[in-house]
Amino acid sequence: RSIGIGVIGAGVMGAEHARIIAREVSGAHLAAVADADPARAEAAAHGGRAMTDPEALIADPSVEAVLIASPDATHQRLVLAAIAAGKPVLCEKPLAASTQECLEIVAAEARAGRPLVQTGFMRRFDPAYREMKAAIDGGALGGVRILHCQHRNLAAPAWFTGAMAVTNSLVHEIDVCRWLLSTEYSAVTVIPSPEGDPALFVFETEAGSIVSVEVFMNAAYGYHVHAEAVCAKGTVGMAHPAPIRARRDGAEEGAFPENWIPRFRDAYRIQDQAWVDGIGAGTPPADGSTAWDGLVATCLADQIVAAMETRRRTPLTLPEKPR
Ligand code: ISE
Repeated sequence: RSIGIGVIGAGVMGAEHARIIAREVSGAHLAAVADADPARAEAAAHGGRAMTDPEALIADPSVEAVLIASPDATHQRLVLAAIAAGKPVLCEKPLAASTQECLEIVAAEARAGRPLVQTGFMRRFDPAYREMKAAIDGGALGGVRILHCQHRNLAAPAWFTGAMAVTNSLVHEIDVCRWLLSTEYSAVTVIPSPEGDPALFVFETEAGSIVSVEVFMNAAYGYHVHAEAVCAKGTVGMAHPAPIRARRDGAEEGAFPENWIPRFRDAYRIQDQAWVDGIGAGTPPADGSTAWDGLVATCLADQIVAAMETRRRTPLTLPEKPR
């Protein structure tokens, strides 16, 4: 059987998800794409239906599951509409704009009585992160003392504000590092460079590991995400992301992409396939980011933005997890 997927939003990520569903995922087909701009919806639809109204897409009988990649501010309303329609939904990060909005999603999903929501933290499906997790969980390296992360973008878009380095970029490390280390954060200290960008975020965790994250929005040389775990008996870290190296004139080169799409191409495809497989099987993928995980990322991002202003070590807290 083939599951009909509707994609909402045909910007950079929506068009990429639509392409993945249409061309690279088995067990599903692209039923419809909705975007406020009809030409953009049409261009991303790969022969599926192009629509302008996201609510009509959610209600459409040919759409059995919904992938949301519209602007961040619209996520919560659309996720709630998909839950109300009883349709599984994969929502790009962030899940919603505030902890309160995320709590409403978690409560609506609980009322529906089955897991319907997956948050699009795709790094959990990235082969490099997965191999690192397997190495750490394998135990031969001993406990993780420090997890060093670098999150570098070529250049911040014009509309990027200071807080977005946290709410739009650092959220990925917030999610993937607590997954990688199977722990929660207990405190954060933020140390911005004199220019503000890059900034260093140092987390303490309940497991005792330290997580350091450099977020550099204007790194100038390319898009580069890197992680290395320093453990009691050795280290495990990512290799250079380029698949090939060139050597000439006494030097070796490996290219960096312009943005995250080439770097995380496999992660997006594997995530979308796992989501589709989970719908078919009636159980969401074991490692997928849930509605609760989406809440944790948004809730901590808000606290970290506040900590950025005080520059003091700040304890991090989470609301009670509903059971
Ligand atoms: C962007 O929105 C993403 O989600 C990328 O994965 C991240 O690396 C980038 O910094 C964000 O702006």
